[in-house]
Amino acid sequence: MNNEDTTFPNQFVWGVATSAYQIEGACSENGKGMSVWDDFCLKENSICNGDSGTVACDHYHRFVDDVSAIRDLGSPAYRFSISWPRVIPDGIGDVNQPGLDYYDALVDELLAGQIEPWITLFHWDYPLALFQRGGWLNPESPRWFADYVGPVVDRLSDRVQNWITINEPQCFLKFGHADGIDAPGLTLDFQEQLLACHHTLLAHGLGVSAIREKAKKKPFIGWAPVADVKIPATDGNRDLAAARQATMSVCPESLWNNTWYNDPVFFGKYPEEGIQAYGQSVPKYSSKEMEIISAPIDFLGLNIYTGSHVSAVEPDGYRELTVPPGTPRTTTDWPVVEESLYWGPKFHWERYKTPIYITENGMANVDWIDMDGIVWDPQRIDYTKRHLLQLRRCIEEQIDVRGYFHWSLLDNFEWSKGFSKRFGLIYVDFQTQRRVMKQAAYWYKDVIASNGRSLRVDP
Ligand code: BGP
Repeated sequence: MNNEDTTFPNQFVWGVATSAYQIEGACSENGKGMSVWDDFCLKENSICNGDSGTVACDHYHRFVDDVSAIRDLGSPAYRFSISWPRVIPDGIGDVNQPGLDYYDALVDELLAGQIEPWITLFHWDYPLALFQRGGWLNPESPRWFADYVGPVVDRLSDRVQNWITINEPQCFLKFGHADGIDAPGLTLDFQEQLLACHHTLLAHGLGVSAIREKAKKKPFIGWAPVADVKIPATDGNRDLAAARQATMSVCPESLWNNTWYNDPVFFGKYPEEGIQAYGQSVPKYSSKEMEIISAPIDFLGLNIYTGSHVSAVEPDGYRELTVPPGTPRTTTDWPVVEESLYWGPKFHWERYKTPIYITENGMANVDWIDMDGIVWDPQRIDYTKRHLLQLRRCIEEQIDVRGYFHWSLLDNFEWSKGFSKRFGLIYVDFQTQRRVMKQAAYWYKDVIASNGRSLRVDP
């Protein structure tokens, strides 16, 4: 790797990311309806330590201060999500004006601070009322989503250009609809999982059309799946081919892959390997539906936290390697595999030829306020540095990577892990809501200000 020049292109977008349920709190204020997460948190033993997002970071009331922290960070972009039931309490029907007013004020505050808003329209907090009507299994569900997107875009698109339809469909479908460990806690059979997935893809497609229809400013539209990244075990061509094949593969009875989601969106068809692997479980669909799903989009957001190594197996297979003992791991137990930020974008760029933004990358660390008042988080600095240097390799190879959003701005409600995992650049004391910039925040500020030059590793 060339560590001499670590600067990123001038137009490269640096940002930080959050999602509504994880930070907002105010879960029943000003007319907000319940989401499946509000409901799931009430169930005994669903969330670590019995935590919930009822208050979370109280960002709903503190957004002005939090925006000013983003400004202090020097971050030119902020990715946040809109809570569907805050805007439409029952999921469909009447719009809750105070809900929209809130996002309107947030957008104004960001723009006043010269921070570009990047809005995610769905980051898992599905309206409970719609879940009670069948949720993602209901054939009406794609339309419900588009009908929610319309008023949001209508209200905000005179100022907002960047839209992300859906965050990590793989996660909310697998963890929430197959494994039952995330809201809404379902353990559907595989056929139903694929149906919920198909409706999610249709919702994305109808959402894209709704954005284009309502947008006042020319929209820039993408979506943000997880990228499950496989890395070649050696420099050899056979391992490289094996890693590419593994990254784009589909295994039977598992929703965890890349192509079942991205191929329909970018090619208008499910991958042949998936159709074979899933067999009878694949839902019936029409060519019209595939046309809806593949409504053209402008970018591919990738959420990448880790990866795994594979090597080739004769004659044309691959094998995933076990993680060597002692490999560094984050406190969510993910191995630190920084090459994922090179191989993930590379393989996705080769296949989809669509501009890529890293919409999430970051780590949970053991952070607390030291006796000296400072939050020392050297692992987060090292993790991010390693990953950004790998991303820089993509730039050298003309892979069209255009932005990086660090997950997350704030320590927040980490889904079923509650507040036990800290992902923020800013430490949050959940008793007092006091915020403290961690050392990684100051470090990231320098990276942004120098457009990556400060990443340079001196020999
Ligand atoms: C992503 C979610 C984020 C955040 C993050 C944490 O899957 O989009 O909302 O929770 O995960 O990372 P990890 O997957 O390492 O727990």
